[in-house]
Amino acid sequence: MMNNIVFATNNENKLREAREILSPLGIEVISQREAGADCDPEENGIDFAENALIKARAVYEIVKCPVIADDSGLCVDALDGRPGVFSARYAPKGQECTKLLSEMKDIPDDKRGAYFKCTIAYIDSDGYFTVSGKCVGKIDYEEHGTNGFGYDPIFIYGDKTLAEMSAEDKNKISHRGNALQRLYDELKKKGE
Ligand code: ITT
Repeated sequence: MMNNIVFATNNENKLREAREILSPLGIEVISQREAGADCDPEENGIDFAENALIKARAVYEIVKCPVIADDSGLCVDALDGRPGVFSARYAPKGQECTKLLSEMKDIPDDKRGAYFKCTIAYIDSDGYFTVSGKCVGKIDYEEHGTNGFGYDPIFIYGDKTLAEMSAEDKNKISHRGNALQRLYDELKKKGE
């Protein structure tokens, strides 16, 4: 099984979580910056898988070694799945929680369901595949906790927000954690 993968992302938090999950499994995650692939392609796909593939392909063209990319977002039931693939562009960085809380202010408890989705695209010289993971929870009424990033302070899983969990606990149940576990299983099968 291969031991080095380039992660096509400019998001330091995704990179950290992928390392926390994959390095104990013996896979070293190299950032696209470390690999010398400076790119930020337009994410104009219609879903998470298309966008993940766009990012993975752009870096694969440069590095020509195994690459992963992660496209993810928060899908809110009461907003018909928004912000979804537009999660990164929904509000200026650091204001996403405030904006979503205000959109959700009149939504009652039983209609606050939401899920995070993460799709990871993997490419090497044999071709590509995608794997996905989900994390189902609900939207809080205010921010709680300071760990994590993005929408973590307003996403409740069980009795805590993701920002109130340790990195280790978040990784066990998160959309990214689930998708990376599936990636690992596929790579193991491929290497057998
Ligand atoms: P790259 O495209 O460079 O990987 P990005 O941040 O632009 O980085 P996306 O286009 O996939 O990535 O946008 C995902 C957004 O969804 C991200 O910016 C967060 O706002 C949100 N998001 C994804 N995973 C999250 C998580 O685990 N916790 C909180 N917010 C998350």
